[in-house]
Amino acid sequence: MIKSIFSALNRSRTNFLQIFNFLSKKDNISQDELDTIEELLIETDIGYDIAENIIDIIQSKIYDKTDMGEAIRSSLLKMLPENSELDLNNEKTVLLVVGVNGSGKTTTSAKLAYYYKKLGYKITLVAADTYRAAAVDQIKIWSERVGCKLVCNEETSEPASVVFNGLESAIAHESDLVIIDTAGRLHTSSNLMRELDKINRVITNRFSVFSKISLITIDASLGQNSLVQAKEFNEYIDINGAIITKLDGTAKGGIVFPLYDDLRIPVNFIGTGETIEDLAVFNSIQYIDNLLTNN
Ligand SMILES: Nc1nc2c(ncn2[C@@H]2O[C@H](COP(=O)(O)OP(=O)(O)O)[C@@H](O)[C@H]2O)c(=O)[nH]1
Ligand SMILES: [Mg+2]
Repeated sequence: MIKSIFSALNRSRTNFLQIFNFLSKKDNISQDELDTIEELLIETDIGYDIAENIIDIIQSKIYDKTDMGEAIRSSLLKMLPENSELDLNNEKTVLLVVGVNGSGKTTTSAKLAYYYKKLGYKITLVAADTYRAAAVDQIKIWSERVGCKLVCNEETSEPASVVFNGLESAIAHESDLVIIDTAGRLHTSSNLMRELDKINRVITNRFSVFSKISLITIDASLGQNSLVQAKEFNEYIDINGAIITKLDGTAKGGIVFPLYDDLRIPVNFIGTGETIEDLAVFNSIQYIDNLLTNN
C-alpha cells in the first residue's frame, strides 16, 4: 500500500525534487527563478496560496537548505489535521457517499463496506443510484464480494425512498453501519443537490438513531477541477470528509492541501486501485514524506 502511494505521487515528487536540487546549488535567487519554482509548485495541484507560502519559506531560508526542507515539510504538515481517521464514535452511523459521476462513489462504497466489515461492523449497503440499472448491478456484485447486506429497490426511481427502506432494513437487521451510494449525474446540478438534500432530510428527520457522515469522492486526476466540485457539494450538503480516489494513476495529489485549507474538508481515505482492498486510511505524515522525498 505504501509503495502504491509512493508511485502515485511520483509526478509531484519529481517537481519538488527538481526544486530542491536546483536550490541546493544556490545562495541567492532571482525573481525569474522564483516564478519557475512557483510554476513547478502549482503543477502539483497544491494551489496558488500554498505555493506562495512555500515560496516565502524558500526566500527566507535560501542560506540554510536543511532548515528549508524541514520548514516546508512542517508547514505542509500543519496545514492538515493530525488525525484523519473517521471517528464513528461507537454510534450507529450512516456514511453518505456523494460526488460527481465517475469519481468512484460505487467502488468506494464497496471498499468502505469491506474495510469496516473487517473491523467487525455489521454493514448495510444501500444502492440509492436509481437512475442507471447498471449501477444497481454493479453494486450487487460488490456486495456479494464483500459479503454484506444490500438494499436496492428496482421498482422505484426515488432515491430518498430507497434510503428510507435501507435504513428501516438496517435497523431490523441491527446493522451498525449503513453506507449509501448515490447518483452523480442528473441533468442539472440543482436537481442533484435537491435530491441529496431530500436524502439528507430522510436520514436526519426520520432516522435520528443514526449519526450521519457525508463523504465526497474526489478523482485525484481531475486536479483543481475537483476542488470546484467539492465546493459546490459543500454548499448544499455539509461535507464532513473526502476520499481521494485514483491515486494509483497519474494524479498529482496536491489537492489534499487546498481541500482542507479552503474548504475544511479533511481527507479520511485514499483509493489506490479498482479492487475492494485498494483503500487506505489517509496518513498525512506518510503522504507528505512521499511527496517531498525519494525514499
Ligand atoms: N485506478 C482506480 N480506479 C478507480 C478507483 N476508484 C474507482 N475507480 C474506477 O473508476 C471508475 C468509476 O468508478 P465508479 O465507482 O463507478 O464511480 P461512480 O460513478 O462515482 O459511482 C470505475 O472504472 C472504477 O473501477 C481507484 O482508486 N483507482
Ligand atoms: Mg456509481
